[in-house]
Amino acid sequence: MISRHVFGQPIETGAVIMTIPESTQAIAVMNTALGEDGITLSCQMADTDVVYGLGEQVRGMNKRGFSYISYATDDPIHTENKHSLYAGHNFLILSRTNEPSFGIFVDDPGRVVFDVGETKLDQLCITAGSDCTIYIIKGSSLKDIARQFRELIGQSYIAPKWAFGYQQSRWGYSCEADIRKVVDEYHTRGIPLDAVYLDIDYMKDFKDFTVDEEKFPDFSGLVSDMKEKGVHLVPIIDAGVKIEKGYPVYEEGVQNGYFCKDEDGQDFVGAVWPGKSHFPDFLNSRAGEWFGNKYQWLMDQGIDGFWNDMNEPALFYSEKRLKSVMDEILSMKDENLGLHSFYHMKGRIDSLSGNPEDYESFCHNIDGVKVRHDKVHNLYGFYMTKAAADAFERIAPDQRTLMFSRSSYIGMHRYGGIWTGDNASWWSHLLLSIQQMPSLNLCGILYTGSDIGGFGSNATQDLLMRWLEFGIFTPLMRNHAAAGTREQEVYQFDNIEDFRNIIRIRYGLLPYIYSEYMKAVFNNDMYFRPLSFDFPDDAHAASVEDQLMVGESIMIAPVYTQNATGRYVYLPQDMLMVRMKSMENKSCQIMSKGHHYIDIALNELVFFVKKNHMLPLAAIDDSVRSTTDCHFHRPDSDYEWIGFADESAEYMLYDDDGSTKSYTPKDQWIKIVRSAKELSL
Ligand code: MIG
Repeated sequence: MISRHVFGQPIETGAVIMTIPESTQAIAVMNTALGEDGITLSCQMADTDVVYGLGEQVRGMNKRGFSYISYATDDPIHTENKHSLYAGHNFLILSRTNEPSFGIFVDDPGRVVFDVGETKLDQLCITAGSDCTIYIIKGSSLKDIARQFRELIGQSYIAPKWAFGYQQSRWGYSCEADIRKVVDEYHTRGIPLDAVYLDIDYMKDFKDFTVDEEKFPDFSGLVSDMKEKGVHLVPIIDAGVKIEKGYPVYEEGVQNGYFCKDEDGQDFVGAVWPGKSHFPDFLNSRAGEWFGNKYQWLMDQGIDGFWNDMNEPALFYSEKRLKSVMDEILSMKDENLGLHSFYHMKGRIDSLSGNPEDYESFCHNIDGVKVRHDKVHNLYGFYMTKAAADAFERIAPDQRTLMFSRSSYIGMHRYGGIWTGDNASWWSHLLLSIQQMPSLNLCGILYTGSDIGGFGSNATQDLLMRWLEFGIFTPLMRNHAAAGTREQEVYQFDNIEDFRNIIRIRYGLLPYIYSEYMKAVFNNDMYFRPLSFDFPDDAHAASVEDQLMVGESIMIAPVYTQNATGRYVYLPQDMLMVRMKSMENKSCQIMSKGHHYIDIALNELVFFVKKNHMLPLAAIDDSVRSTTDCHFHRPDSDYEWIGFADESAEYMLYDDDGSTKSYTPKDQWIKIVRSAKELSL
């Protein structure tokens, strides 16, 4: 049951697709107060209550003990003291044992604060603007509340099947030879690969919708060459448009008034990669359509996937603020800078990037209505991505196009996925990425993953290996690293054989991963779930922060600490433990409910299968270089079925062509039944 409560005059955000009549009643589950800061909603939490959700944020799956601010921020240091990452995911579920659980979605694209027991351990307190819509969702279980929320916000984006293969990226590949080398290195070692990314260096002077012709003399030739090898090239698109006379995107945007305007009605000037830039007003439908159509130029050259970056939007500085800071600092030139003056100067420089006042200094024209940016800040990345997705629908209506974004808001999951931004090669960030996955799924974002191996800092062989052993299960499985860090392609390390074996297991698991992804889309389910969603009556399950349910049959317990040779695992029921060193080297063992210490070697994947469940495993031989070589066309008899059961197990297998929108209707999904003795143990 969903109730909708309206405060003030909220802006239409596009988050929700269902029409729910406005409730005439007050919100019963929380106290509501209207103050100077806006609306405050609060309630008591019992010690055993758990708070799930909030999507892309730091800290654990249970969000209690900290406060989170929805205000999209380009901050590459994701430590546990940070209140905001790149998104506004204002949905949480308060899971309670003594009273009915409920979900709450705060539809307000400005700044929203969730104090989840930080100020007072037992108080949940949400502060939103005075114009917002609140949805309260009650249901029979956590899964049911999550599903109702997903029905409210609409069906999740579906990526092409190749985007479920292994992908390699690095900020620093800058010319044709770099790209060819990566693909060759993977292929000569027999490691499958489905995509290589083009980060900002492919562009001419960081200008969107340009390709540097010196570095890429025959771009479309390269794209088709690579595609013949089964590798898709995925270029980045940045939000900021370089100010440069004669550059068509700039000229057209200025002429048609498609850029965000400052208080004086001038095109707002902020700097990002290309230096001074303007920012397309994605919230204006004509501007969005115009910018979206620009992707066609790359699609015409064979590109079928993109990632949208810097769309919080990130701001290195605004022209006006830079000038005043520079003037002030120059005036200090001859001073003897001591404690206060030195830190004052440093603070002035630090205040340049992503300054909240800059976000208050420009406006959108939402189809005739002038709105200050900070009121709708969290919609910017959503509408950039929607602009692209709407254009794909016009340009290639029957094809799936890969699209994921850095910034997002509830509702963007209908148009693309996200990646979790600039993490680091830290073990703590491997754990963070495990914990972020179910929180993102709760918000509808299914096509997601983190930068495997970590973006910032230097990865080590063991970190990359352990991260891949988790990344095998994330729909987006992309190794990405920042410029200046240690090279992080798997072939840069020792024991490449082990990396190859682990990546090939991903391809063996693809029939399962793809089925589970698609079923989660069509059934409005979560692909990743905290254990308590499947085992609500198990009091211990709710406190497990480092294991996940993946699809209907699997539980994972990744190793995320350095030098560990195993870990403690909690089994909420008897399960089958599967150990794999490669597609050929596999063993299974039934384990009893309870706590276990499990040895897990560095080159070993361990996962668990629920009782009376099973999963398909495809044969992957040496000839498989990408998903193109995987022939998963409904050969249910070709799969090995792994599982264990008292009598028999059932599985719903989903498949389709993977590239068009001819999805398989539910009545044609294949139900597979295997008796206990037919299952691989
Ligand atoms: O300011 O394009 O999160 O993945 O490699 C950094 C360069 C801009 C941030 C993205 C990252 C990407 C990088 N970008």
